[in-house]
Amino acid sequence: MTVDQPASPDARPDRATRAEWGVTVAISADPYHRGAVAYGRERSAVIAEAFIDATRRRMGATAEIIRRSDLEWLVWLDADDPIVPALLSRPWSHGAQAVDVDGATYHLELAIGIVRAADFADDVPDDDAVISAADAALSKALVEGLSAVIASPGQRLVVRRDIEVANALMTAADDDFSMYYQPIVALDGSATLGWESLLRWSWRGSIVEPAVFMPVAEATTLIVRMGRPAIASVFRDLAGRISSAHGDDVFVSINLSAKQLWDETLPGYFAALAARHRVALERVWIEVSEIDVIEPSGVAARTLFALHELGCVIGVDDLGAGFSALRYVRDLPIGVLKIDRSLVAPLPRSASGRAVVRAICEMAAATGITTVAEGIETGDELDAVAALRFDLGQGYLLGRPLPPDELFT
Ligand code: G
Ligand code: MN
Repeated sequence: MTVDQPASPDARPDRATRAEWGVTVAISADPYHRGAVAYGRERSAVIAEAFIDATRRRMGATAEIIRRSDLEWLVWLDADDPIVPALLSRPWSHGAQAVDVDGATYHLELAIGIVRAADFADDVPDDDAVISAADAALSKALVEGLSAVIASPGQRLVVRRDIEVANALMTAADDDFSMYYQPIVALDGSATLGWESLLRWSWRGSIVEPAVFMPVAEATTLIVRMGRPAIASVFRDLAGRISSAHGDDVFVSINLSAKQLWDETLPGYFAALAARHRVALERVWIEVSEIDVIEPSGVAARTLFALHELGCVIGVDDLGAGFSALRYVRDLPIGVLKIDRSLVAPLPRSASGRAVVRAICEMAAATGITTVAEGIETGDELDAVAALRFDLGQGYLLGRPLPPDELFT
């Protein structure tokens, strides 16, 4: 077995010039360390090396393999290399490899990032940019649990932007974050019964919406650190200016992600805040997005049950944006369903859309669950959700998210 000299990550092959290369592949062997557990680290490295040797024998003579570490390689292939067609037409099929070492066959997992030079023709990238694009594709594969991703020109910038946001979030002060509130109104009389609290981040002089920073905050678990001061400020507002302006019956809702729910001390934190501010937890709704996966027997579900025991109302947010997780209704203590704008917007013009939402509303009514139509922007949408007998509505038409100073005076 031949062993390459480890090369520095940005090393480039002598023969592959920009004009010659067709496909570049960043390979990470045993990316989830399952082989290291099953076979031991050294054996895993030997198995990975054997795979690379076998691959080298199938590649064209001009192909270059650069070893980046024990378990990482960078491969430069000509566009007409014999392994390129299978690589590009079935990239996902390369994630699991059978590798023969010393008469035994081992399973080897791979994650790979693939750059097609043709996709970057407009960019005229240098070799460093190609390597970075391959790494960006590999990173996407790892983050999303895929075996292979083909790089697209924007990906590298997305990764860099995410890291930039993560760095800024990491060093953000508590008062760089603030809560906005959006009214949730009764559809029979238009009275505002409560407000959804929505986190905003002030970064470089402008207000950033959760859609920009939440994916990063969640992917990096920064959300867990950011979450507590945000929750505390909602309790302060509820006990203070919200109740002063609107009485003691109105509610607030708080969005929690599955990662926040992994923290089993969270219900204790809610109970302490409720006691300190003397607010009933029945006035606090918890919104959990349908897109977040919550296993009924897992930690996050236990935390939800505990919050429910304390009196909090548990709602499924964005219903219809993912896989319509009606399972949550059966397995979790759900009191509210918030129907996503993607189901609400088509209601005025789609009979089948209305039929689906009607079925959800009937199921909710039969099980005593409150329904909220989200993202109502037009009068037609409002009429449609009222006709379907939604209990509550929310959306720009009924009120935009605003800072508390502007809402509660
Ligand atoms: O996932 P969740 O439903 O918590 O997201 C709420 C987000 O939706 C907020 O950031 C809010 O600004 C936004 N939003 C609220 N009302 C509307 C609306 O009527 N239309 C659209 N497009 N977005 C809305
Ligand atoms: Mn929400």
